[in-house]
Amino acid sequence: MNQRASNLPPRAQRFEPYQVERLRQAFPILAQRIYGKPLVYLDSAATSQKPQAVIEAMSRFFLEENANVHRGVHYLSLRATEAYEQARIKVQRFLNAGHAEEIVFVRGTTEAVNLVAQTYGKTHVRAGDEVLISAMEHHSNIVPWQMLCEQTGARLRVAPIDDAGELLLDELERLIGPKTRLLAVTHVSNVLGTVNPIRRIVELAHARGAAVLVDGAQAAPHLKLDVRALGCDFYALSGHKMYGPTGIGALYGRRELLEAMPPYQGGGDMILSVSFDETLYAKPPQRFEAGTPNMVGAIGLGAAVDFLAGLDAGALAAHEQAVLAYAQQALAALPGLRLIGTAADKVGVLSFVLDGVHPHDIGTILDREGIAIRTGHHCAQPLMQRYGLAATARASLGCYSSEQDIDALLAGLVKVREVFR
Ligand code: C6P
Repeated sequence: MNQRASNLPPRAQRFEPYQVERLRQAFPILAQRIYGKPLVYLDSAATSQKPQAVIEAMSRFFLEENANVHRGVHYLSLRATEAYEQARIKVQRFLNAGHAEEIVFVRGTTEAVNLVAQTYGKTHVRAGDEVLISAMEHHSNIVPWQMLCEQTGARLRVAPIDDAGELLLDELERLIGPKTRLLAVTHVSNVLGTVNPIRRIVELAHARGAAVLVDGAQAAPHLKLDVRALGCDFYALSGHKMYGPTGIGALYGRRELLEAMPPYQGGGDMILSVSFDETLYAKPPQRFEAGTPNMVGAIGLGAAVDFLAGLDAGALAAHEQAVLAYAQQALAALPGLRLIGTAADKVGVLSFVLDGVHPHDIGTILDREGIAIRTGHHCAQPLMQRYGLAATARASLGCYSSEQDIDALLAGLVKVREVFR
């Protein structure tokens, strides 16, 4: 694969030092008014907004480069293939993976987890074995393992968390036994914002011979990632949560593991040769990318990675932490409001409940103020049950979120309180 491209965006796209107002101008959608009020977008954990650079890269692909990849000898097909493989290299660098071949393009985190469950899982997990997850997993990192356990006769085990929303590492360690084949854990919780100590978890799992899959859906937009430093075997992410498009994501898998894994789906582009008697499969990553891939999605994801590389990571983290601290303090001071998820190490995800008000009512009243938050179980029903709740309201931050957004949220919540007094 061609290693020439730099993952640094052009100088003009960089936002250093961190200037949130200037950065917001890169996101055209944020300039909108909703019901006559300025849009306050606090639902980035569900999906992030897209910068102009991502939108332009995708339309440029359709305007100038579109053709099927890996198939044609003509100019456009070669150009599309080059752009698609450059996007893979950008994701490789974003994750600090050792090889571009370790990056498989998938539809998103959900598909990445299902792929590992049905390939690595099917070949390594047997009746009586165990798969370990945590109590704070998204359904995408629960249901594929339940399906695998049903298919193989293995047992799903769950590491508990404390009331603040931190993993109980001693309990987790105790649960990793000789039968544990795989540990699947989220890097960042989509409900609590908790950042899990992945490196330590990997050490514990590897010491007992278990492989580790990390769900990075919520970590990718917030943390500087380094799969080699984390030491994990698989890492999954979704483009749409990290300022890229929907329908594209990436699975990182250690080369030796991917090479030994059977295909996930059969079809075009994943083979070396086909006859009615025998099919020989291509090497990774092509082995796991059957059919015409989401080419424009990959280009958009590559542009999103460029966009993130153009931000000063330290300044972004400091900005997000400052807005988070401001929000936590302000929300906690509202009478009757309880924050769910108060881990010491967390990103800008603020789940809360308000005495006597259903979260859906909070979301509906805030919506009329132009404020977008998510309400419900956030695809983490077992976690809701852990807290004895059916639903929460959740405000989540992106790189464009500011203290003004939090001020608007607080004013909106005061209105909610007035309605339900
Ligand atoms: N969470 C949320 O509002 P997909 O849908 O495949 O892009 O990502 C699934 C997923 C997996 N893991 C975590 C930790 C997630 O947060 C998500 C998606 C969104 O919280 C939509 S349910």
